[in-house]
Amino acid sequence: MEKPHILQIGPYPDWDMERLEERFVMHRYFEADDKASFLSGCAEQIRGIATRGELGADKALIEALPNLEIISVYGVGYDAVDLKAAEAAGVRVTNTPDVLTKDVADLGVAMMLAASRGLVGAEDWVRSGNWKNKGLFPLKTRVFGKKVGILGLGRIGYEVARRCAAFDMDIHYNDLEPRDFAGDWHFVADPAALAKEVDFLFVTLTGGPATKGIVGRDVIEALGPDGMLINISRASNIDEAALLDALESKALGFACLDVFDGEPNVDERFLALDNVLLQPHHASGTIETRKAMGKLVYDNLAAQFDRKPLPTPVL
Ligand code: 8YV
Repeated sequence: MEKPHILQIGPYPDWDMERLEERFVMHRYFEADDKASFLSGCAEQIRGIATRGELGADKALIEALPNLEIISVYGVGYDAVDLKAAEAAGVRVTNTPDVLTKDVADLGVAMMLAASRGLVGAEDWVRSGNWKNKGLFPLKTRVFGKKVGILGLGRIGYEVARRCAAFDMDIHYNDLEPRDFAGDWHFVADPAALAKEVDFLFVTLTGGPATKGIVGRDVIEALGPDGMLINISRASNIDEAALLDALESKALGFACLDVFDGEPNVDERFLALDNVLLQPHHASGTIETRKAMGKLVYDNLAAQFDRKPLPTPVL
């Protein structure tokens, strides 16, 4: 049987490439300097796209591939895939839910703890000799007993909330409606009211047009000069210009960010701030989780060409 041809939008670890190359002909779009001529050379053959959460597949790409059957996303978020264009072209879309949930929650909570206790500055305090020469490290802020807000109580939000509850924090959340499984966690009907209520606000929403800019100036200012914002979802959920203004003026106390508009190009204004903790979009970046994500990307592609049910379909 002839191997199906797959357009690969971004790099994967070697262990994924070995498995993919055994079963498919992989076209490394991300390595091409001249993307247009690369595409016109293989467009007719391509039957699948293998992409990443943050890279997706846009309308122009989907429409340029007349024999496309499936887009397999390495990530739970598929907001960068043009679902309308995929649906119109009869193209299936899959993602990698569940396998990354706990790692993403872990990174969010790790950032909250690290930032509250000043771990990055404290490490430098030891290495620079400040401990010996200047004395004690400045006192930091506790998390236990504080109020935490979860904006989006989906799978990842739930795991963040569970972890925060284990740190003896008081859990508040906002979602479309109160959730049965939330027990004694407090539902707050509006994102700005949630921000006003809490000390720490986690953004754990899915990305996409419905939630774009939901954390606007009003929410950021409601969180206030002593508040901390933690984003492990999509940059598009936050009005980044408003966030930068608030961090610079100290209208917002602190932000822990794993995602950025235009990443990996991070707005230089962030780099000048001392009230941010910046991470390179690696909340799902453990070996164990990335192996599970890679296997799901492969399993979905293989199921499509074996004409079997897709393990994790979105569309
Ligand atoms: C990225 C993510 O996909 O799951 C998601 O939606 O954003 C991440 O897991 C990861 O950087 C791999 O591209």
